Amino acid sequence: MSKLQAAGEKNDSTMYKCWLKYYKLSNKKLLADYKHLLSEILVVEQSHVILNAVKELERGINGILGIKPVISEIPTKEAYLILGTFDGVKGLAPLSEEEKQSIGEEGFLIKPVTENSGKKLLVTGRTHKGLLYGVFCLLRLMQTETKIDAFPISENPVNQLRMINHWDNIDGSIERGYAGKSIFYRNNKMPRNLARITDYARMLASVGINAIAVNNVNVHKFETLLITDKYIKDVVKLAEIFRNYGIKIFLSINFASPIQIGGLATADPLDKKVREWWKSKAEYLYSHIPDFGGFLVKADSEGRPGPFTYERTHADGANMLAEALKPFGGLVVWRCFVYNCLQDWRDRTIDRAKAAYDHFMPLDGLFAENVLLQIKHGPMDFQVREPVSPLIGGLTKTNQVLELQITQEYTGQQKHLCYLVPLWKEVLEFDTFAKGKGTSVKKVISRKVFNNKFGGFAAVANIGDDNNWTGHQLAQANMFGYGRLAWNPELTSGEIAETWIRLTYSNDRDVITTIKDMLLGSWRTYENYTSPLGIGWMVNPNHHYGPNVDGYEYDKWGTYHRADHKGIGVDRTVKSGTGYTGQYHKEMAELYESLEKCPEELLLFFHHIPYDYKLKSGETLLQYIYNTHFKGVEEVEELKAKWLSLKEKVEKEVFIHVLERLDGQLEHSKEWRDVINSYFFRKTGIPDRLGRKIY
Ligand code: GCV
Repeated sequence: MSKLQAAGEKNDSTMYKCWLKYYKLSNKKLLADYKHLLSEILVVEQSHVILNAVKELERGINGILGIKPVISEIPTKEAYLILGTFDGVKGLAPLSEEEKQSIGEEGFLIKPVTENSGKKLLVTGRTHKGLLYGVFCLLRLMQTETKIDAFPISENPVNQLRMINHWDNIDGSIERGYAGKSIFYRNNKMPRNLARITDYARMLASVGINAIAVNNVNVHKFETLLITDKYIKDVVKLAEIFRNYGIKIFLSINFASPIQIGGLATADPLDKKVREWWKSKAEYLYSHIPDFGGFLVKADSEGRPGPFTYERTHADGANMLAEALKPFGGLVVWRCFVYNCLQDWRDRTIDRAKAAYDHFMPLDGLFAENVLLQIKHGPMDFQVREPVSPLIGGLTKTNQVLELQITQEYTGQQKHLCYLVPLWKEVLEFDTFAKGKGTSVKKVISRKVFNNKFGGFAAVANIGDDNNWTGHQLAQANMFGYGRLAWNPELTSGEIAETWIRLTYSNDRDVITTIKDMLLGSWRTYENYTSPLGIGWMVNPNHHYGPNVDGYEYDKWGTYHRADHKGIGVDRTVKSGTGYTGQYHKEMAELYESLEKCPEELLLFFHHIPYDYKLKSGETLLQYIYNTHFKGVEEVEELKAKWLSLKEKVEKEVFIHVLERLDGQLEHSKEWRDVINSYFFRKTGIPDRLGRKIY
C-alpha cells in the first residue's frame, strides 16, 4: 500500500480534531448496545478508500466506545459490522432490489440484519465512496447518541458537485485566509505536511465533499506551472491523498498559459494552435492523474486574462477548455465573477451588481456540456447581506454551481463569530420564480428544474495551518455546515449547529443549547453592528476588516452607498435607477422595484432612502441605524456572557481561546458601532432619540 495512505498527524489537541474528536459515550445502555454490534468489523473488499473507511471505523469505535474492534474477513463473533458494496455482501446479508435501487453512486444504507445466528449491522452502498460516507454517517450518529432502533438509515447526496475552492498561493499565503498559512504550500514548494493534508481530506470526506480546487483562482507566475513538469509530481501526490477519501482534485488555471508557459504568441480560444496546446495539456494531466477533476477558471476579472483580450466570448473561452477535457471526462468550472473594476464613481450608469447577468445571460445555451458556470450567491461579493444573484434561475440552459464563501472575508475574518449557515439557507430557499412559484435556488442547482447535466455547490475554504484549522474554533462550524448543506440542503441551520456542537464538544444539554443559541444569532448580530440594510462595503479597502464608511465610496470598484446629508442607498429600480431589478423574474422584480414591498433588510441595496423614511417598525431609517448598532454591541456582550456560563463545561484551552476571540469581537464591534453612528450623525446632524453617546 502506498506511503500516501499516511496516517493523520499525531495531534492530541481537541481543537485540531474538529468534529472528528470521537469522545466516549456516557450513556451506558447505548454504549453496551453499540459495543455488542461493533466489536468486530467484517471487511469484504479492498481499496484505498475502503482502507480509510476501516481506519475511521477503528478510530471512531475506539474513541466513542472505548474498544478496539477486530478486523476480519471471516467473522469470529456472533454480532459484527459488515462493510461492503452490494456485490461484496452478496450471500452475507439480504438486500432487496428496491433497497439497492434506492441507493445512487455516492449513497449508502446502514441497516441492522437479524438472522438466526445473531444481529449484525450492515453498512453498504453501490461504491466504495458510498461506504466511506456511510461510515462517517454511522460514527456521527453514534456520537450524537442515536439509538440503534433508529436504523435502517439510507442517504444519497442531493447535490452532485460538492466542491471546496482554495485561494492558496504557492508561496504559502492564502488570499482572504484568516487561519494561518496554506496547508499545501510554502516558499514555492509543495506538498507540505502529508499527514495534515490527510487529516484535511478526512475532514472533508466526513461531511461529503467530493471535489477540491487546490490553488487560488488568481493564478500567478508559479501557480501557472502547476500543470507542468515542475510541479506535476507534487500535484499527483495531493490528488492521491484526496482520491483515497473520494475527492477529485481540480486546478485553477491561468487563461494566458499558452503564452506564459506554452511559448505561443496568443491565448486566443479560437486559435488552432492554442486549442491544440490545451488538448495536449489535458492529455498530459490525465496521463498523470487519470481521475483529474478539471479546471476552475477566473477570466477577465480583476486583472486576470481571458477571452475578452481577443474579442471572444466567455463561451468561446470555456468551450475551448471543455473540448480539451472532454475525452477524459473532465469539467470546466467557469466563474461568473466578471465585472468592471475600473469604474468611475461619478458615472452612475454602470452598476456592478448587473455585471454577471449582463455578461452571461446572452450566452445561455452556448456552453459545452461539461462547462459549469460558478455563480457567487449575490451580485456583488459575499457581503453580510445581498440579494440572491438573478443569474441563478435566470440561466435555463446552462449548468449552474452556487458559489459561497466560507472564509469570512466580509463577515469578521474569523475574529468575529459569524455562523454563516443561516445566510446560506436564505440563499437556498430564495424563490427565483424561474419556472413559477417554488423554483428555489436549491432546486435549480440540484438540477431539479432544468435539464442540466451538472450542478452543485462550491465554496471558498476557511482553513489554514493554524492548529485549530480555522483561526476561531467556532468557525469550524461553517466548514462543517457547508459540507452538510451541500449534501442535504433540507437540513436546518439549527440541526446542523446542534450536530456540530455534539460532535465537537459534548452531548451536554447546556452546552448544546448555549452554543447553538450563540451560533444561530451571530450572523444577525454581525449585521447589526456593521453595514445596514443590504448596502454593504463599509469596510477598509484591500484587507476588508473594520469599518470605513467611505472606504470604497470614491473608488473604482463599483461598490457605492451614495450617502449624502439627506439619505443613503442605491436606486437600482428600472423606473428611476440602474435597472438592476429588471434582471429578476417578474415576481421578484416587482417586489424589489417597489419601495413599499421591498424586503426591508435589502432596502438600501435597491432604493435611495431619506433618513426620515419610516420603516415598518415605526423607526426612521436613521434611528434604525442607531438602534441596530447599539443593539449589535449589546448582543456581543450577551454572546460573551453565554460563553462564560460554560466555563466548567468546555475544556480550558477551548474556553480561553473562544473567550479571547469574543473579547476582541466586543472591542471591535464598539469600533464599528461608533464609526457608523458617528458618520450618520455628522452627515445629518440628527441625534439619537435615546440620547446615547455618539461621537
Ligand atoms: C480571489 C473578491 C476578493 C478577492 C477574490 C475575488 C474573487 O474580490 O476580495 O480576493 O479573489 O473576490 O472571488 O475572485
